Amino acid sequence: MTAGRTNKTLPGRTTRPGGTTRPGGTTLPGGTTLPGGVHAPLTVGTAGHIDHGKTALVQALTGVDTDRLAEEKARGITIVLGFAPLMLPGGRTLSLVDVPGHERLLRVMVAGATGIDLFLLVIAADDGVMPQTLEHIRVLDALDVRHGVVAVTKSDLADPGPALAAASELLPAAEVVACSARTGAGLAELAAALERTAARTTGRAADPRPAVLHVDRVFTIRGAGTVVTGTLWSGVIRRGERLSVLPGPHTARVRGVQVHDRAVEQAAAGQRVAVNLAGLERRAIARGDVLAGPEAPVHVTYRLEVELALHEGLGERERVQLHHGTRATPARAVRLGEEVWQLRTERPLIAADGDRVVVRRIAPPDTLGGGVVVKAAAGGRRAREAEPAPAPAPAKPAPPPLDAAALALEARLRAAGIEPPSEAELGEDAASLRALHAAGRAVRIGRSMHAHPEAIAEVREVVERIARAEGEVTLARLRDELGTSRKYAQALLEHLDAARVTRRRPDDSRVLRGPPSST
Ligand SMILES: Nc1nc2c(ncn2[C@@H]2O[C@H](COP(=O)(O)OP(=O)(O)OP(=O)(O)O)[C@@H](O)[C@H]2O)c(=O)[nH]1
Ligand SMILES: [Mg+2]
Repeated sequence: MTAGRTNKTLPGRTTRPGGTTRPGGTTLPGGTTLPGGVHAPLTVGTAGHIDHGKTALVQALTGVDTDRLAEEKARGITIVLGFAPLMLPGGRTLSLVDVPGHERLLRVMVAGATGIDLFLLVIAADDGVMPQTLEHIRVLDALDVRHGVVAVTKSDLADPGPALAAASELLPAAEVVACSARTGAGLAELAAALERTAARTTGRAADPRPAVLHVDRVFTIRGAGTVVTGTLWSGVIRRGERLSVLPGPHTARVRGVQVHDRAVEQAAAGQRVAVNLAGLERRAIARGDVLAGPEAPVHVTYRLEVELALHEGLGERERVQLHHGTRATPARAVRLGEEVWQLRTERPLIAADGDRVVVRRIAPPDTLGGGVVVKAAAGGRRAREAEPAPAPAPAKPAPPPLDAAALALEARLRAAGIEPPSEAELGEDAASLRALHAAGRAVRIGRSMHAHPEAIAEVREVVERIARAEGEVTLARLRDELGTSRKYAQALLEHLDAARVTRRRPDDSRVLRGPPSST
């Protein structure tokens, strides 16, 4: 059960219905004809190692500088997803998503790559294939993104020959083009290669399923209200219709739909879409949530049955990081068969059968592979419908400079998750605790344990969910829910008491304390 070759076909891949490109307009299920084109809409996503020139190439191809944040400008790296329309010489327009290459922003990369139809893998001629080149290829493989083009850029700086050869070996099916964002050399060839590849790629527009959009951004526009964006995975979103907001329990009316800043009556699968939602507060929806049309076969679930192709084995009940849609959550992987696993997630996912997932090792972080969901609601007592939507996640702060030892300690705390080590257990690594606490990347639990803040946020979500559903949280209930020991469940609950998230009652059970406080 190994995927030795990175472009190995995963088991159980879903095939999309074909035949969406025909002269005179693309006809969608129900007889609707797509506006403005003879081609099915497609979204292309960049991929590749940090600093290899993805954003520069996007700008050279589209005229749009997608690194808009001051922090992105100051640091010279991409931090959040960027979007631009890509007009090809033959007249076809693709949606383009630019992703970050930083290894610590892989979660953002997966959120951007999810739902794309083809890739634009960027390799710098002067640097060649690097770790995130390979990791991004594994992500694309896991997401079943088969079509794409490799750009060996910065060919003004070095002979592109070796990188071209390496790329052809890694992705034999892809066209490989040498180019330079700086001089413009090769850009016309690159656009032509993208056009040829797009012509061979079947879009999702003919997928008969109802609308499903995994939200990657939420913002408010004065006078308009809440707007969310995402790549439409399936179906059509029309102005005026009512959609479910999952995990719910909200619904909202579509006040307006835009595709690349242009108002449209409806958007089709394969497009980058901005949806203005009437009657929905900004706080009621967050990145990672899903907009779904009536009867979309999506489940809010803590248990997924998945067929995985991994290039490294997993231990029994190993804790992994699971990426699906625009969400990520730690999960325990329990083997059910040769390639079939049950993934028990710590946070809910909103999934449908046939969706793709990416599985990462927690420490040291690496993409192990991925696969296809064979049962989105695999039962178990934690599977529930319509959980209340979590509060919007704050923007990811810039990682402050920490030395290698501190970063190693952080990785160790992150890997330990809800079972934080004590100072004694950390041994020599404990020397970096002070720096990590100062950077807000470690939290003291009880007298001597140290946890990663992400783990505490996860526990807090679990506690809040149980308390909302059941009125209270007991130590035994939390222990079972987290699949951990009494020692850790108790320490974590006491931490939440101290942080005034929970209040301890005389019988030792906990209730929520009203307005959210910071942990
Ligand atoms: N000489 C030369 N420099 C380039 C070229 N493309 C990009 N650069 C430079 O390489 C650096 C990195 O480029 P970016 O486009 O930000 O790289 P990136 O892949 O988007 O980086 P991340 O998004 O952080 O992963 C910048 O200083 C660019 O000006 C090129 O074709 N030739
Ligand atoms: Mg970039």
